[in-house]
Amino acid sequence: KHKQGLTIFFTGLSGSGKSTVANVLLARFREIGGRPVTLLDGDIVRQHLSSELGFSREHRNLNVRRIGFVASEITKNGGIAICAPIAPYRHVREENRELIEGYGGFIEVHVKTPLEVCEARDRKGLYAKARAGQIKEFTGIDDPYEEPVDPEVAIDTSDLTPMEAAQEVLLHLEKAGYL
Ligand code: GGZ
Repeated sequence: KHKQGLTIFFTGLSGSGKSTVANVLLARFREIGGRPVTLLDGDIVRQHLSSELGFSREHRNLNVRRIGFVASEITKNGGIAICAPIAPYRHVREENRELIEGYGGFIEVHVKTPLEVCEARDRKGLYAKARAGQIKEFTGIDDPYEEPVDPEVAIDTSDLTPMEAAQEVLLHLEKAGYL
């Protein structure tokens, strides 16, 4: 199992800390070495792979399926894929799990930082715009987020440093025999 490919699939609200924690994890994997590692971050994927898509349920699901497909190819070839979209719909996350578990490990990480905290951070000012009605279909405001039922890891970044949060994921990987 310590040689198998794997996908670490972050899911959570905008501003929950997915990208930050994913980047710390990326750096750690590079230090550890052994397996090539790729980060498929939400906004990067939307620039390069899903630039024609919006935020309807259909478009989000299509976006998340594309990420799952790329991650499955990386996993199949023994690499580590770190994915960090919002991925608000449970059904498609489970679809990705089914696909990827056929090739290697699938670790769902729910970044469950409460909406209040994400909104108070409002790093990009998007929550303010969503509240003002300038952005429609904003996750957590006027669009749904279906919480994972039984994720491998759940972290709330309200009271953790990015390093501590990444450590939770590494701890799980060690216990599960991936490292
Ligand atoms: C949610 C939106 C929206 C709407 C733009 N709803 O914090 P960010 O800015 O950088 O990350 C969010 C990103 C969400 O794209 P994903 O590809 O991760 O979403 S999904 O998995 O649902 O396909 C946010 C920004 O895009 N953004 N409009 N309406 N987030």
